[in-house]
Amino acid sequence: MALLTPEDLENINKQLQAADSAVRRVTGLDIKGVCKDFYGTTPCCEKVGIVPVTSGNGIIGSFSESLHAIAGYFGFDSFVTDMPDVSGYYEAVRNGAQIILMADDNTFLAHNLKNGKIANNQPCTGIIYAEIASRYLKTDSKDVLAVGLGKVGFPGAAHFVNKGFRVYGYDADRELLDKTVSSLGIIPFDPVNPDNPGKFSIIFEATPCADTIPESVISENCVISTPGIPCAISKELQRKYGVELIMEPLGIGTASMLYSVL
Ligand code: NAI
Ligand code: PYL
Ligand code: MG
Repeated sequence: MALLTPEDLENINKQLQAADSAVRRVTGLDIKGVCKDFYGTTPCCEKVGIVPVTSGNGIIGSFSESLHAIAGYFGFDSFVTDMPDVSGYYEAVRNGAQIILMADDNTFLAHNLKNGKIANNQPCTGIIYAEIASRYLKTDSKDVLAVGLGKVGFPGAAHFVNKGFRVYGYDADRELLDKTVSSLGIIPFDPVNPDNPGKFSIIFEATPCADTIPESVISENCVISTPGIPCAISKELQRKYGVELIMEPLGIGTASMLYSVL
């Protein structure tokens, strides 16, 4: 998994506010509103315990603090444990946490200890970014371009398919693309070398690469919903086409996880 850096998480509150405004322009609801509506849940005083994890590449400076800020932003009462790892988990439970948030290099989970529900960040992120884009108020188009079909991208593309969208998909990994085409019934479409060029008003991107969305596929005022870091599109193209960009490094996916385990 591509790991976040402390630089990605700088000014997380400001990033969340900007993302909230973009989500409101696209869907008419804020992030919380989309999560409530999609999962049919509302927080009710659940205490969230955030446990730093030292395994693998270790603690990411400001990761736990960012989760604390994100939980607070969405109305959850949370605390970061003093101890990491198993001792931190023990501390979180002893101090009354109902939901545990913790991540190693492969898995970022939310576990509700009261109802047993557990969530993984990758599908929760893919699904909520797809859900937001699927609600784009300014288009009736049912065509979506999905670029990057990995652990975040696949569940996002599947979500569009389940909602009745016609999904054009691409992944740089040919084998993965072929598998996804047959399992989801999506249409293969290489945005850089398309067989039949086309423009999209809804684009979903989940790759760890920059500039994966070329100018040729972008339509005026399209929405690009992209959890992938770094950004899928240049600032210049964003401005030129009035792109509505949904992109934020951690909070939207975390909100999706929290609401999914309530
Ligand atoms: P992954 O490695 O499972 O999937 C990435 C996919 O992108 C791979 O299948 C790869 O072949 C494909 N890819 C790479 N370059 C490409 C290109 N130029 N064009 C088309 N496909 C390309 O990774 P995962 O876990 O799905 O994460 C994807 C991105 O999302 C990463 O940057 C990760 O850091 C980010 N992420 C962001 C979150 C957020 O809240 N914003 C949450 C979780 C992940
Ligand atoms: C959850 C993010 C989204 C993108 N990449 C994922 C990532 O960076 N995962 C690693 C998280 C490690 C956290 C570290 C800590 O500070 O507790 N173990
Ligand atoms: Mg996110």
